[in-house]
Amino acid sequence: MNRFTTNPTVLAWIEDMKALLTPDNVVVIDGSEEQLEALRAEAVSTGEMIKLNEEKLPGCYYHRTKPNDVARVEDRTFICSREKENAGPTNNWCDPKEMYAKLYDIARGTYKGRTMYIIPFSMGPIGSPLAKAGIEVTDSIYVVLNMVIMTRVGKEVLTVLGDSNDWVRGLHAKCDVDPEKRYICQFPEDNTIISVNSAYGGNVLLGKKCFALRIASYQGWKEGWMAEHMLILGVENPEGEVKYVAAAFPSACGKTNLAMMIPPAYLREKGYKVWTVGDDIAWMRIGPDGRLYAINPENGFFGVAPGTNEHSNYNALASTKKNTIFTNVAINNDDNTVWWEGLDKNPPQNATDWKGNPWNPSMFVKADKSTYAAHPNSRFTAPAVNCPCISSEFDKGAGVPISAIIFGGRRAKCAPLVYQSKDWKNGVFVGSSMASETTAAAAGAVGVVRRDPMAMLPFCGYHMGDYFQHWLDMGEKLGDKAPKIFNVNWFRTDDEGNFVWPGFGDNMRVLNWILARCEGKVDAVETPIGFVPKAEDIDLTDLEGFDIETLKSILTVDKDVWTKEAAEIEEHYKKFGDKLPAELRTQLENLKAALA
Ligand code: GTP
Ligand code: SPV
Ligand code: MN
Repeated sequence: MNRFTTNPTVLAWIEDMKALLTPDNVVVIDGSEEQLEALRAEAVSTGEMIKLNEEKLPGCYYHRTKPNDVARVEDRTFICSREKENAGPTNNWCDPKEMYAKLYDIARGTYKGRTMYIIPFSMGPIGSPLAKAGIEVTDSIYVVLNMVIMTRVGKEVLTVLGDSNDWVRGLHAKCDVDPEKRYICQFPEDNTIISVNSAYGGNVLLGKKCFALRIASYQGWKEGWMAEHMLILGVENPEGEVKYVAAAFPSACGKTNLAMMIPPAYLREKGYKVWTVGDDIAWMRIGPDGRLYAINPENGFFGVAPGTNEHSNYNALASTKKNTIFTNVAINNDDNTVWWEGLDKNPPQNATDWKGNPWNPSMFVKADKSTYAAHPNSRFTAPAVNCPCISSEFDKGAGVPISAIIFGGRRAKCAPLVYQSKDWKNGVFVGSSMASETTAAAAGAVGVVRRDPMAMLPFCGYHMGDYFQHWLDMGEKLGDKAPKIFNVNWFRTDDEGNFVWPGFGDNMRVLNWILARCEGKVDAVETPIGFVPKAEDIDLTDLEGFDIETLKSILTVDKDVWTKEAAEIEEHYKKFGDKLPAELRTQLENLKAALA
């Protein structure tokens, strides 16, 4: 066991973890198929996972979490910087000394009778100059098997790491999955994450939100790069040129869908294609030519299952057809496959729901989510290589040059379908003030409007005032090579509460306008909030039942609504006190003046 690496910092930390957790066995995950196959068999034998229909879903497994453990828990997530000030007003904070003591008390001895799995992983293609290494220890095979899909796992990570101390320590202990003792803690100054009493995705796959966003955002601030809650996609035009965009939407607001979107038929026939680089997280650095380059640090998709179907997201569904782990969806007992609301119009007659109870369609009441077969935040963990539209750049590690950054969220009435910010600084204002109606991706009320700057509210590992300044500084460095910044809203509703814009593949019509703006090929209307399309410039070809008047109804910028919005932004900004960059206050004053 001791010979899996010679790195003294790794060996010392593993010894500390062993002494703390007292496992009966220690297993280093080397990434080999034999080892993984043995772990899958073990998880099936203990009931931790269920093997699905090998013919219909080869290599696929099913897992149920405890009903009290189905989403991220923001109220139990802490940024433990040495100074409280550095966690800022949007994060829970605790003194690191105190928190280490508390967490060690909770975790102490909890691996007794169990195995400690050591997972060496890389965020980003191994060896890429933009990649970073981590080691997670866990007592859950489910976590191991998910990490193997979501990150690059194996011995090579340690070979590339050598004797460096630049790696992130991640301790996960399932303990009793007790929600009262559940903590998800980041120690940015120590490159350390500790997660106890959960076994749900974003809380325990420590490479994802804990490392690739909370720790990495802090590292990016210190080292001059950016870690963002963004999808990355490439749009290929009929001439074969590919332009890349990155988009930040809050959890469950459409990143995976946009990242894998299929353009409408008339555009496909012309030769337009969309390539997926990433669906959740982007690490971005200024490249040798001065442009902003992005990599996807992940290796798989941890996607929302409900609503995913052949029409809404063909590529995501295709990605789940092999070697995928399904969590908290329903099982169709007739053929041992999976089902969720919105998969198709044939709910299984003989199913087991996500809680493990018998289920059939007669039990379903649309207005009552507790009658659903799948949990609204049920997920699939699918290897990126399964995705039919995965970009050829995905695995290269050099990153892709970003032409446009897009912010967005769920706003029933406020933001128009799309608008362009006036410049980078104004774009930072747009991102810093964005808001969205909350979803099932985090525990708590759903449908409440909350400010979620750059979709990073639950994921920024330091003071958000400093984070805004970092964005402004990056813009200074990028100068005229900075990506253009846009905002989209697929979720405007009519008087009956129905979404007006068809969304999904039809979002391509909006992307084309965005790219045309980046290339200076199309005009726009200047409004107090930025540049809005002329309705005739959004191509509505073949869009049945949707006319230009309907389009105009979602391109409006209502002065009363926005005056109220400006007042709410002012309120939101108060939180940041002295750390709110003066530039953003100026931007807000400009907006108010333009609306007056
Ligand atoms: P996380 O994985 O939590 O970060 O979520 P995400 O941002 O990747 O969201 P995802 O693409 O999984 O979409 C979440 C929900 O939004 C699904 O129920 C989709 O059906 C719905 N959705 C996505 N795109 C659109 C759209 O263009 N229009 C509408 N109306 N709904 C959409
Ligand atoms: C999100 O909530 O933004 C997710 C899922 O992508 S989780 O891994 O739980 O963070
Ligand atoms: Mn996400």
